[in-house]
Amino acid sequence: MLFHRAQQHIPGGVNSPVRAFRGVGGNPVFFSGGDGAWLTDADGNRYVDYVGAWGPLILGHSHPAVRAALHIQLDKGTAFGAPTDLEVQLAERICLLMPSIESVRLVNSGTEATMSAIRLARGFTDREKVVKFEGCYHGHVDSLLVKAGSGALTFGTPDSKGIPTSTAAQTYVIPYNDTAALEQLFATCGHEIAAVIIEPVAGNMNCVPPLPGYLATVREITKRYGSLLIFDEVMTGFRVALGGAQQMYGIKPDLTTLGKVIGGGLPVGAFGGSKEIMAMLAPNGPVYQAGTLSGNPLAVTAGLVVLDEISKPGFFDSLTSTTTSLLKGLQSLADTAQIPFTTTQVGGMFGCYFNEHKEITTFNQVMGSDVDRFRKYFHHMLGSGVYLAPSAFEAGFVSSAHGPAEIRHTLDAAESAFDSLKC
Ligand code: KE4
Repeated sequence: MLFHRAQQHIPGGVNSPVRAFRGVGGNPVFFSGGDGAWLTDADGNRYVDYVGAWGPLILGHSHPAVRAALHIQLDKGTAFGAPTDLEVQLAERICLLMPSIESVRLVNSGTEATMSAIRLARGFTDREKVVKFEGCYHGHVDSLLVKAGSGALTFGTPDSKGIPTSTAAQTYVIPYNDTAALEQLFATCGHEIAAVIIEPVAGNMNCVPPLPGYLATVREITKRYGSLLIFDEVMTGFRVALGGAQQMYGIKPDLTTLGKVIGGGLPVGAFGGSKEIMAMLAPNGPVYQAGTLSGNPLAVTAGLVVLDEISKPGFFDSLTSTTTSLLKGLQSLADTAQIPFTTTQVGGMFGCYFNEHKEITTFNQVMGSDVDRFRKYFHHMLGSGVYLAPSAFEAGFVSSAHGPAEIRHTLDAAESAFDSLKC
């Protein structure tokens, strides 16, 4: 079978670990196609998709306008290793939609975006320390694959083999949604800190929104100490609102990293900020960064079409409303089955927890979720034709292709799943 063959020549049979179903057990589903809100697996089974390739497919699979534009671009070529008008258009559009970005560099993944943003922040500030938050994920960058040291004020330790302890020691890891921890850290060593990188909505420990005022405090503290604030909007950018989380929460970060939605499912990333900071980048400045396929015409073409579509009036109202109707339905069914269940939502992204807490705001609360119950729920939903993220600690995504029929299908599956989970 496919997974057995895959494991012969691909580590773990997958090209990204989270796809391996290690968090839920069983073998990963191999997909052959997608249309709208639906995925089709290699055996022809269909599923309503709430992963959306981990966020990029905000329009759903195989959107007609994206396909048409890619077909036209394909006939012109796939890559030139030289500037094109397409990437100028995308840069202009990103700067228009996210005014904190005056200048932006396109790359090929979210990891490249965050790695480059960290290097740029260090080059701009001439400082070395960075701060991240427990439960936040920013791609597999050496300096960000770091877990909290023994105490919040101690240096981080590697969260993966192969990362020098000296590298991890440059990173502090503190709790999310905890202003006291941030204040205390900066009081101790704020003037050494080049940047704080944060997911404005934490989408890699399931989905944890910021507490009211939290992001404003992070902004104030970083400004007070001359550290840069990096909003990692790889997931939230153009997902929670047209202007991203920075528009939703009214915060102006110094740098923003992007990905996912702006590639429409093709490989892309971006990082940007003020002209002053971005002027430090090669070829103008001393901070080097490069990429063979950066600004790739196919990825940029898809991204431009997606941004056109999501800019249409009412897009986010509709996406948010569909997401809300899904979550209200799930909550009602779980309550009827008397199963401890909590949801979180920000625009078109959401979290579902088998958890006693009615409000989830911290990493520790997330880690108290009933993972075993999630595993059973996941497989029951999969068997009923609903594809959720194969991990209790990932966010879910709705697309504009999800409509009443998909929500109905999902809730019917969930009713049966909750019934099977009753104590
Ligand atoms: P990529 O390098 O995977 O394109 O982006 C890294 C990244 C950076 N920042 C944030 C906030 C992200 O969510 C990600 C990647 N997200 C995960 C899903 N939780 C990608 C899925 C995967 O690793 O396969």
